[in-house]
Amino acid sequence: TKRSDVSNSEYAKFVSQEVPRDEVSILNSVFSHLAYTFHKNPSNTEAMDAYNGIAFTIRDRLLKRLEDTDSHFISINAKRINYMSMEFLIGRTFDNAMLALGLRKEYSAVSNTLGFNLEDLIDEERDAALGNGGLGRLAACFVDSMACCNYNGWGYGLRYRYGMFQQQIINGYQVEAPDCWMDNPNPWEFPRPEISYKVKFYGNIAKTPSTSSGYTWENAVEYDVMAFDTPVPAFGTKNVGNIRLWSCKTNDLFDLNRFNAGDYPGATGNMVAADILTYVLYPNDNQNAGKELRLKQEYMFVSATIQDIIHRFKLTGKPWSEFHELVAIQLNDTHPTLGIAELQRILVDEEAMSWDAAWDIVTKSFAFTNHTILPEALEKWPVPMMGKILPRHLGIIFDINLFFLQHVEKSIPSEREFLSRISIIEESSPQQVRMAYLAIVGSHRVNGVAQIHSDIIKATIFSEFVKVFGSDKFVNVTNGVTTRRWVNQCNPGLSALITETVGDESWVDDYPKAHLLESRVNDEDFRKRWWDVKQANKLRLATYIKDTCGITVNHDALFDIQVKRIHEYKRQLMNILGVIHRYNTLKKMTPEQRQDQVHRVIIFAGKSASGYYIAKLIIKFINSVADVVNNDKDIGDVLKVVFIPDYCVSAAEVIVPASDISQHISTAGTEASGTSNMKFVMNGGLILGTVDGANVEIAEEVGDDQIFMFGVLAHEVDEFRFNLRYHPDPLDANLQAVYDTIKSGVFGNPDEFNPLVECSHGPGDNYLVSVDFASYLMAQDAVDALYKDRESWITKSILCGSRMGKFTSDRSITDYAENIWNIEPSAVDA
Ligand code: GL9
Repeated sequence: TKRSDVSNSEYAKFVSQEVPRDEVSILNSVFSHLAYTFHKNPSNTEAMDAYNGIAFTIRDRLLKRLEDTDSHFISINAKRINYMSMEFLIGRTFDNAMLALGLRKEYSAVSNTLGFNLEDLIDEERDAALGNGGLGRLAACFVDSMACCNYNGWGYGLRYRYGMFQQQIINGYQVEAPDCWMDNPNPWEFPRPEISYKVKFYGNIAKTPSTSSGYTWENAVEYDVMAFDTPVPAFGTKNVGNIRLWSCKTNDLFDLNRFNAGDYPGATGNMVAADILTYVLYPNDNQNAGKELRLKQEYMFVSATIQDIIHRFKLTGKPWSEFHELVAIQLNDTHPTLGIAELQRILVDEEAMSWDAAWDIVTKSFAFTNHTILPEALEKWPVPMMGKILPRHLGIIFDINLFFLQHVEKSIPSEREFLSRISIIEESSPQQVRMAYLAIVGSHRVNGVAQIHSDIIKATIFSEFVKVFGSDKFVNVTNGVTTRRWVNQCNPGLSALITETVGDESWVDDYPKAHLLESRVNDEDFRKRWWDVKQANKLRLATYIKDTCGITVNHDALFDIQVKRIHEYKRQLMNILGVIHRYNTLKKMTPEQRQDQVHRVIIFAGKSASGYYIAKLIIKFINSVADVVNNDKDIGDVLKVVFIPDYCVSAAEVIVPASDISQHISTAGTEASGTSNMKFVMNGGLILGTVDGANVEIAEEVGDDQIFMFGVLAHEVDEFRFNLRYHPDPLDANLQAVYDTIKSGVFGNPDEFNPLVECSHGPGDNYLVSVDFASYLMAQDAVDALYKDRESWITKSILCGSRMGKFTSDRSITDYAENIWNIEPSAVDA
């Protein structure tokens, strides 16, 4: 017998054992990690050590499941989804993992034995903030759902050394600090040095008739890129997902010759250049920075991922013609679109395939999700820049474009104008590569993220492509959120009520079952407990606000929340102008009248891109208004305004369950979907929103009576913009009064805030703040009126909470699986 046979059979015995789940065994495994991974014993174990010791035992369990899941899918030759995303906004993993494994109670007991409260240990974990906002969080929810629904799906992304910056508020201004999240050991990642690929930049293209394509890429600079795996715990199944993140290997770039010559900084120059590639996440939301380093990041990500996908495909031994039956590649926005050119390049240059055969494989494998129509967000790369960094890819993109335009010319007799509008290459100076167009041409499906958004992209930015490819290529998949994190984990009180109603925990991965809550809407006892859960969550948030901002708020007040990236189109400005109106109105009242008003706490949070001047000014403005309102003795508890610093996933988990009302008030047509709107409503909050994004479908599900909607409609926006420019209506009297208050100087130097006045009315009012202001205030009055009628409020809140079954990301993933990926689920143990 060979040594490997013995060890294989011993190994088979070893892995087939269940990892024990009793408290004593868990405690022992924690001791083992404390002693041998961290060199600690119970007497010198601090909270951070206890967290690490415990987390590493969970990591062991996840890695075992990851191994089992991988072997299972390999053994049945399952098709795999490769979800390519430059962003994964994961947040914390610890609590989520304990819940998924069904071991939270046991771990709670174990941490008590070690002398710690589990909740405190949970707070030791730093967020993995490898994303900006909705788009990155969506990717994290999707990997969770792929795993929970037993799909063979992996996320692919980049392992940034610095994630989303930490936001401090100093003197009312946003100040950015680096997010050094890797300073602590990370129990949730698993380095895979053996999985590494070479990625090339620069160089030149040589004509080499000896190769099949006739081209070779020479004199390139080469880097080694290595994988880090992050297992994704799944609830209610033994399947575990994976996010594979890439990072550059730098050690072998040390230049010994320079070192020996005494040039010490020069010796590490190449190491630094490689390291910088994954140094930092670009903190832009809905905005394209157009920087060379970003292009390199995108290519490095794409190249390593495509090579890895091909490597795994080759292990199956299947012919290339079956590639698309085993591989689906989803592009999360245009950021990974170079993957299309990269796969084509490898197939024609390295695998000696004909152009057409290669292109057939590419287009059958790729699909593309669009997340925005904002022009400033649509990615374009200058042709000279791409030609310098990726000469071969640029050539391939020009060829793709040539064949595409030839096809268009043949199929629809068209004018030059049409061809230039639809060309992947924009004829500007310099020329630009339109990444969204490349993504459409290279994919078999294109989807928007909410019905209204999918309709809009077909009618506007991609309408010419509908003419070329037909309507069926363009589909809708409405976004969703994972109920594991966004109900079960973040709202234990509500989750207990649902479990009691449903009879068991099956709703956590079968969320439509929450509709059973509706049967209890008239049950007095249930209604009281529903209300009490909300009050307890508000108390928890009030404590958080006290700790982070030093402001005392009364948790009996109506909590009115707008938390999201700060952006003009999301109209935090309209919200704060409305707050000033409320303040003015209260100031005019007698003390008795004032006390009679609904008390409100208006809560903002969100980060601005570092270079976005107006967004940063909005943050300062909110804080200046808050200062005045919160310190006004006349106002007292009737109105408080809070800006919570450093909004992130773990903060959202405290904020979301605590809303009475949340605001989703983008100018109609601008917010592709929104996903926090779904989270708030699942947690029994009502929403105040415009007819935009997923608000529309939420209203359809919960009923128009349950939602406060206002504002102009998407198809009216252009006309209003035109009118503001050329035939402005007289300014709304309330808005004028708000401007007068600002100009009086009560909130500080009015000159400083004048740009905000200018961009909220007249020709500068691109997002129609002045147009929607009056209807916004009316909707706010309706909110107050309803809150006074507590019983009606509770009824609406229960109806909302029970009718959100559609918005679980399990449904989104099933839609993708059925309509785009053509893939079936399969459970490890089934
Ligand atoms: C976004 C849209 O703006 C959101 O409306 C949408 O819900 C998410 C997910 O589909 O995508 N598009 C986009 O660029 N961002 C979004 O949140 N911004 C980032 O997070 C980078």
